[in-house]
Amino acid sequence: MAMVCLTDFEEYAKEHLSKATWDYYAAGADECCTRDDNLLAYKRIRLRPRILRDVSVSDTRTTVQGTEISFPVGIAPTAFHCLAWHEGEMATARATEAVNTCYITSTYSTCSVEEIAAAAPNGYRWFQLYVYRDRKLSESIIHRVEALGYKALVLTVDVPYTGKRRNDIRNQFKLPPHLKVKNFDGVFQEAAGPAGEEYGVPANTLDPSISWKDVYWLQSLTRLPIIIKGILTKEDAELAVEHGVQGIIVSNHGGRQLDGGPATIDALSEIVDTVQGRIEVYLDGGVRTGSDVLKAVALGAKCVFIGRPAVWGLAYKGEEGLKEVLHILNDEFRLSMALSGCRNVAEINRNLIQFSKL
Ligand code: HOC
Repeated sequence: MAMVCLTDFEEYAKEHLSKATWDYYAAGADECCTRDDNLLAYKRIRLRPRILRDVSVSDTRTTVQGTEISFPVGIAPTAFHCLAWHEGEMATARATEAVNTCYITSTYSTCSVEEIAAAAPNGYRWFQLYVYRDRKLSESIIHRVEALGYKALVLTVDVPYTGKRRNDIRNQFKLPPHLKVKNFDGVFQEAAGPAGEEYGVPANTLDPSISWKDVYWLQSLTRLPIIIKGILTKEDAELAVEHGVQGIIVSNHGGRQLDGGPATIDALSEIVDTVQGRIEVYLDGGVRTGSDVLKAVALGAKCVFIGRPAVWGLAYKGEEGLKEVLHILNDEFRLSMALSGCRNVAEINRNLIQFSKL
């Protein structure tokens, strides 16, 4: 089957993954309004293409945190890649290394951070960090990823508790016994105590009491850049800058946490306007085409990250499948750039967006 666009991979994954695994990745919280709006919001935005600008040569490269990547699309942290492909996150790491983009490794990976680093020693990776009730657990993983050459910590702040995902409850979804959250093999059980399990992982390990002061705590532990993932308002964007972090990912966790929050592309502008270039702003949620990437970059995202489409690529053909997803998105992005008169990423700006239709 020839794969033409990202939804081809979605259909393949839906057909070939077990129902429980498919439902887990597809899940949104409650009525899935925010999950669905992440995609629909792009369809409401129109572009203002420029013409006759000699687009015979185009360059999609950009930088994030000072590092060059091949185009402004990286991989968002999603959990449990071994559910989609037997080599799990090692395949993800190899694909992203080959394509030269940024891979944010999930805390809840089914390969350890050491295995992932060994699989793609030259890959550019950030690590998604949750803060645990047992702070020693957070500290130890920070030291491990620093030693392994991960280049930033992505502090995920929108999961004080896991959102209510109806199908996961109906399916009693949990990680099968042959798979583990490899980073904390054995340690998690002790940390959690008798609180039971969520997704086959000890429940109540995440600390719902985290607050802005914990950013200072993190800064005292690491010299890595800290990027906060899960900001949706200008107020929190300003606080992030005031607390000295190096980046923001505008994210609603793929609509899996608070249902009723904004689509990320709709939240982006107020955050970009507030930050005014003091730190980099990224986005995840709902990106499915090259023109979605173009719209997000035009509205001020330095880079976007894809979550579910990466998992669909893995489900299709592991490393090769994810490479194909990224190549298709890169081709579409390049074409959208050319058709709107942009020769390089620096030429993409808000003039491309037709605001009256927003
Ligand atoms: C037991 C904690 O990113 C998801 C994950 C976060 C799950 C936390 C699970 O499924 O959205």
